Order: sequence, then structure tokens, then C-alpha cells
Amino acid sequence: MPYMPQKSDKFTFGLWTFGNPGRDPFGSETRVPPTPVEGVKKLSALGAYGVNFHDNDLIPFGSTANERDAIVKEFKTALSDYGLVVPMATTNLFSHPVFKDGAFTSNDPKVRAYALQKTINAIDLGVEFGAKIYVFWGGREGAEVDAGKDAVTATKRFRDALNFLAEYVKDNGYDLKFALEAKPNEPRGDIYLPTTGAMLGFISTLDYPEMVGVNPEYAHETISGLNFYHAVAQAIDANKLFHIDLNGQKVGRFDQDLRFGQEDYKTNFFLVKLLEDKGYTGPKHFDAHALRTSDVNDVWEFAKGCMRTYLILKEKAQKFNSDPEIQGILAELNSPDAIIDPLLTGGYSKAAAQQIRHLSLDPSELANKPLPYEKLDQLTFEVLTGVR
Ligand code: GLT
Ligand code: MN
Ligand code: MN
Repeated sequence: MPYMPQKSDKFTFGLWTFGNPGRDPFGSETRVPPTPVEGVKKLSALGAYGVNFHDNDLIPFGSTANERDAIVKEFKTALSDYGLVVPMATTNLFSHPVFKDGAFTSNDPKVRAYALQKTINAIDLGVEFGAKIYVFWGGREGAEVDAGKDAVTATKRFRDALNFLAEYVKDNGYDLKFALEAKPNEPRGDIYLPTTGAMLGFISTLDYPEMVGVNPEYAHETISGLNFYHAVAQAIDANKLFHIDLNGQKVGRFDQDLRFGQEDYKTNFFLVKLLEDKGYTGPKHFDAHALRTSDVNDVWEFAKGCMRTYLILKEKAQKFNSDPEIQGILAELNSPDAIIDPLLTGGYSKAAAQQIRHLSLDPSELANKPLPYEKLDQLTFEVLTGVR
């Protein structure tokens, strides 16, 4: 069957994605979502590779040790029966009122200690399931009132927490890397380190930067009108794309977490092309949920749609890459120069500076080089819409 997902595609879903009950800030649940075990069964049939979870997606908040053990056992059995893995785990540091003014960045040292304690336990849980990536999404690490919290201090507290946890992972010999997920706002008015680029800068200030990468999410750059494709490109360039959250979002709206590819086909096309062309091999996680109007059957249509859209865009990327007219234009646009290219990539030397100083470059002539972007963009549209 065309566009049928394979395990090798590494498509994953969070328990909270198909488990979303259709609640929003203005209304209550609209459906009874599948349980984690039912989800594993269904996702496996649909061709997914794995499931991810927050500690409390699997083990409800306040469970006893015995309840925890029983849930872990049942879930492990389901995973092995249906052949799914848990590539990523994370901590819920946002739902409980204790985190209403932040977890790692709270002004209250006891709240910060509680966040650390909860994360240590959640890391143990994730590792027990074989997770290799641990995501940090600081949903509550922000403010509405900047008078109440010093933003430099907050950044330092976040750093202290990550350094502590990195040491914890090393001390226990865990094979686990961290992936930081940025979001500009929602649920806080403003969240610290709001973009993937901000996270990349922050990572270089950590004690073990090599252990830490990013988990960019399409909706999170898009919500504030930024170019997600560019954000992911920067992460790839920095060798920091450890994980990715794919979904859909309209610019300037509330946090929609729509089906992957639901909005802005072109950016999603270039995103998929980027991941495929650059050989990204990590999990492709659909951090999205079905519309509030969906019933449970439609939830699985949502899940199928995410994976199918990725595979369709991947096929379109192959078409784009093998289209002679498009490739001809790209070759023309990127035509190399045997003398100048080595000068630009070879690094600085006095001799190189001299050579560059003496190059005969006529800006008016250079400005005349044709840039047929109208044509190229129209061809892209035609590839995408199946006209080519
Ligand atoms: C929450 C958020 C996501 C994060 C998840 C990880 S939780 O659903 O909206 O973007 O990736 O904590
Ligand atoms: Mn996410
Ligand atoms: Mn989101």
C-alpha cells in the first residue's frame, strides 16, 4: 500500500497525543480517549515505531509504589506484544498547581527541589523503558509579571537544574541525552528561552553541552510567525537536532497542535525535504492531537494522517530533487567558482585577504545575474499539487 508507514520511518506519538480528551480552556472533554495500552495496540497496527510519555501520562499523579509497578508491568508487556519502543520520555512539570509559577525557575527553593525530585524519578522511569532522549519543555518556566522574577536568575536556575540532572545521568551510567524544547508563550504569557535558537545559545553555557540538543516543534516557532524550517536548519548545522515535534499551527493563533501538515504545506514540504536530504535519523514525533470535534475513530484518522502526510511530502521531495528543470535552475543558482570558492571556505590568511582585495568584482554586473525565484516557486507549487 502506498504511503504505509514502516517501523524504519521512526514515527512516534506521545501518550498525551492520541490520549487528548478534547478539553480546551473554554470547554470540557468531548471524548473518552484510548488508554495507553489500547493506544499501543492501535499505533502498532498503523505502522508507528514508538510511543513517548510524561511520567504522569503513564503513572497517574499520586499513584502508590505498587500501582506504579503494576502499570509498568502491563505497559511493558503491551510494548513487547505489539513491537513498539519508547524512544523519548519527559516530565510533567506543568499540570499540578505546585508548578503554577515555574518548576526549575520557581522563586521557591522547595518547588525547585520538588521539580528536581520529580524529574529524577521520571528519568528513572524513562530509562527503565529504554528511552534514549529526555525532553525538557519548560511550559511553566516563564512569567506574566516580570517584576516578580529576575530573568537572569531564572536562566541560571534552569542551568543549575540541567547541570545537576546531567550529572545524575552520568553518575548512574544511563545512555540518555537531553533535548530542550522552546516555546514562546502558552501556558505562560512569556516563556524563557522562547526559540530553538535561544536554546542553542543556552546549551553552550551548560556543563555538558555535548549531552544536550534541541527538540524543535513546528507549532512553537510558527505560533509567533517564525520560519520553522530555518530553526531546524540551524539545529542541524549545530549537530543538535536530537528529536523533533511535528504538527500543524496557524500563525498568531492559540496553541493548536494540529495534525502534521494541516497548515502551510510549503513550509512542511521544505521541512520534510530538509530532514530527508540531511539524513536526520532520530524519531519523528507527532506532538499533536485530533480536533476537539473528533470522536475516537477520527483520532485514529488523525494519527494515520500525520504519518501519511509525512510520507507524501517525502515523495514530493524526491520528485523535486529529481525534476530536471528544477535541478537545472538550482545548478545555475549555485554555480561554483573555481578560484573564489576556495578563498571563501579556506579560512583567513594574509595572502587570502590580499587575493580578495585584488579580485576584480563588478557589483553592477553581479547584480544582473538572473534569480528566477518566481519560476522556481511556481514549479515547487506544481510538484506539491501533483501537476508535475
Ligand atoms: C505538551 C507540550 C508539548 C511538549 C510536551 C513535552 S507536553 O503537550 O505542548 O509541546 O512537547 O513536555
Ligand atoms: Mn512539543
Ligand atoms: Mn505544542
